Amino acid sequence: MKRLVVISNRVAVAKARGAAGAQGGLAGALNSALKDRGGIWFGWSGQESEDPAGSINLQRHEGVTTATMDLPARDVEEYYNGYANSTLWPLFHYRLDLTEYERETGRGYERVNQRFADAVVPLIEPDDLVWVHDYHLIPLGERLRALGVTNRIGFFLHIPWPPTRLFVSLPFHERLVRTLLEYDLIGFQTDEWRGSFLHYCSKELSAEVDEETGTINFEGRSVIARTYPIGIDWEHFQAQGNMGEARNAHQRLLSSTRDRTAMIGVDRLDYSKGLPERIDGIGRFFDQHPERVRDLVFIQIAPPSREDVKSYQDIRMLLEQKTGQINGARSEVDVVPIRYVNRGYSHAELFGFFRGSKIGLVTPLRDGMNLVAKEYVAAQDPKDPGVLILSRFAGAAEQLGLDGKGAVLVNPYSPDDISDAILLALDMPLEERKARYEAMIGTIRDDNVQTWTDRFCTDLDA
Ligand code: ADQ
Repeated sequence: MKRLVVISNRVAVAKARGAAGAQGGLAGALNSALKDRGGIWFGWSGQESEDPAGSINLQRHEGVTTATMDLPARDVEEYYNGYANSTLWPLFHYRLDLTEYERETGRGYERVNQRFADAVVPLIEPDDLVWVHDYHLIPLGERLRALGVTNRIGFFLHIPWPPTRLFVSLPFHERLVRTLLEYDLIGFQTDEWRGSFLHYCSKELSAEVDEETGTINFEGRSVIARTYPIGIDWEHFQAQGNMGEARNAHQRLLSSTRDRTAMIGVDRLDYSKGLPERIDGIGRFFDQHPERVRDLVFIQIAPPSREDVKSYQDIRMLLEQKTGQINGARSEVDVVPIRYVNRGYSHAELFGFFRGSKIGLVTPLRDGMNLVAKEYVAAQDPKDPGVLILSRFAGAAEQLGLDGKGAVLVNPYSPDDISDAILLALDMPLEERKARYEAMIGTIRDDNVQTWTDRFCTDLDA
């Protein structure tokens, strides 16, 4: 097996896995891959410093070598808070209304990609596979090629690829896509995102595209675009479920909800996750079925993320307001319908909370995949499983919808749709819950993060 060089915006060492959710689903996935193959994980340290030499901090932890560098404050503002999180993230999640187009932050983005390339080149050995991750680093492959790297280089996009009509609102959109075409392999979470990318290549660049194989021929180069739906670390997650911490969390949840059904949502506090819309749906449910306020308690766990970006501050305020309104209108001395918790938990605790909740409510407005949906199902008791309510706009719906026989799919923009799904889930008979669980669990167990990594690396190596 060839050694792997993983490059992503942030690096998370093994011990941090499953701690706060701030780093998203990427951390666990890459640690497993690196442990198996050996190699290096390179990225930003998360620290700011004005060190112009850009010195690299090498560390070894549980078989994984990490290499990190600091970034100057201006780079963090323009590249990370700016172009990555105020331009690409909203645009790729179809939120033109929140997308900022600033030439200055675009330059910062390019500058930091160059910095990454300069710093990582000395760490790459001739036979290594190089695997670049996510929207922060789209131009990196091109920069590496310019510095003479001839290794196989792959790129995986963890978030959606937007439809061409939205994407062309990005100034210099063509430049960005041309840099992507310098990779050997480009991975997407779903066929839908991959389809949008291929559409752009053929329509805007007049590239020769083979939809079937994903081959793109452009200016003498040949690139492959394929779908690799990311999965959870199944074995690690099940092991978490056997820990005392998980059992305690399970018990705490059951004893605090007693004879009411617990419904749970776990998300980074991000506008793509559809949190205010979800609360509207729950409000609609209580409006339509006031007699059921005593049957249901909704628990939303949402640790803050990207707090330096204004749209994230706004979403937090809105969510607190909406939660407060419903609790104000519907609470009794002994009943509070919504519990809103603004912090992260370990994966063991989340396992326990998921297991104690008979409904999982995962309703992003748009999501590359969504690992929480898979974790919720993975934590269920096969003899008495809960019901997953899932947004049709999450990448995970492509795998878990199973033609109406898996997750209960909803339109997250429609409060009525969410309300209907909650009613259906609350009253769903055991046999149907089991059948839906059985339909979903195979792909969640087998299409896990190890198979995801293997598939990507094997294809990259081919
Ligand atoms: P995220 O947007 O971060 O990831 P997601 O896939 O749901 O979304 O992964 C979140 C991870 O963080 C899960 O493992 C979850 O358990 C954890 N997490 C969330 N809230 C938590 C909390 N309160 N406490 C502790 N842990 C918490 C991005 C894309 C997704 C894509 C992943 C992986 O946006 O679409 O699925 O990358 O590719």
